Amino acid sequence: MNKPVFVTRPTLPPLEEFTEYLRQIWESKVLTNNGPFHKQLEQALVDYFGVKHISLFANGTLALVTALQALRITGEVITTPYSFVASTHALWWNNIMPVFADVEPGHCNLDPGQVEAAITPQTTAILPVHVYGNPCNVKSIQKIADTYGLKVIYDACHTFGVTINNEPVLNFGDLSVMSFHATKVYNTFEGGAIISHDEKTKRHIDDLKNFGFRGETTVVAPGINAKMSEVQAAMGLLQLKYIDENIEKRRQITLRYRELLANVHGIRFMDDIPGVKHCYPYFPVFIDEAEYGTSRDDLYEKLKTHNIFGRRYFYPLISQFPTYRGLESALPGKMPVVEKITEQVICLPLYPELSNFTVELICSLLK
Ligand code: T4K
Repeated sequence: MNKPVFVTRPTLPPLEEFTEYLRQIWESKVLTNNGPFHKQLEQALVDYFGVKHISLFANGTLALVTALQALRITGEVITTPYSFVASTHALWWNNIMPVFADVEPGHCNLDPGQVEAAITPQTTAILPVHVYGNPCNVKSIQKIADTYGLKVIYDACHTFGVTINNEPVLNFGDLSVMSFHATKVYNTFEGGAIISHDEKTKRHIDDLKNFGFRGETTVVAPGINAKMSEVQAAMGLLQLKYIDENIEKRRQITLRYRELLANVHGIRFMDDIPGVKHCYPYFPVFIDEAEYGTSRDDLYEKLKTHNIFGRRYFYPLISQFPTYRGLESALPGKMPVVEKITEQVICLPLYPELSNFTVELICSLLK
């Protein structure tokens, strides 16, 4: 390829449409602190997702940190090592001990059986991630949470508009956290959100993201500044106009990849889950070196020589980073399924503007 092809490219609306929003911001001089676009975007996303409440954030990481604060989570939290590092960092920023558990081999989400086995008297919550936008086993996780009296906070940073049998995936668990980062299916440059199910929790979260202020003169909690700005919210409103079209383009590209890679020995990919409406954020493939004849890392390097920049999401595991590898639950051999997956995965380029030609070229290189 003449130009580099990255794992993703942000989708941007027509610039002229965005400048119209900017003009309004310039006129109103309201830049942040729950301004008109912020309010409009919260309502628009509540309607789009079919959820009760949403609180917008500056990014997904601050939303995760705040979600844990909002539910006053302490002690130990069971989570997945197969995620972006922010999901575990959010625990650490709250002085919570992360306890890693293995994933199920099919969709790489937390294995409920392994979650149950990791519970101790100190466990207060589970923090699963809907990896690649594929819903976790939400029913089994809720059953465990109910049995042991645990909270569930979903990292839903990879999901956008995902439903299970028409039920929004965001309605499961106590809270769900989203990211609207530039690399996500829907972006507000940087951005994030917490989905909550009742008015009181929503209000508490809104206090926490605004220094803990309730009204002008009262601080009810040691909050942080995690507010989304008006420019981000305006971008969000505009992006919403194009989101269905963009997800459809992602679906078409995913189908093409699946078709072209269907009979390649040693390459596995994920199929849609029956009853699930997907958002197609990534196209991960898993390389079985013995069958494929080349290692994942050799393939990754080879693609780079052709100007194709796949990414190894998620390698290394969070539990393998120097920061966390000393933890008891992180010790090598403890999570055999995910330790294998992390050595096999490579995410191929996937974004709405990716051409058919490039997809075909990538697949012919893989073949
Ligand atoms: N939980 C999960 C499960 C997450 O995946 C994430 C974020 C979070 C929590 C935290 O949410 P945020 O606080 O980020 O809202 C990227 C993103 O920075 C990160 O948001 C994302 N997960 C993670 C999976 O990927 P990098 O370091 O791989 O991104 P980077 O900068 O290398 O970008 C990848 C490619 O995207 C580039 O090669 C080119 C393209 N790109 C990227 C940016 C930023 C663009 O074309 N334009 C851009 O502006 O982490």
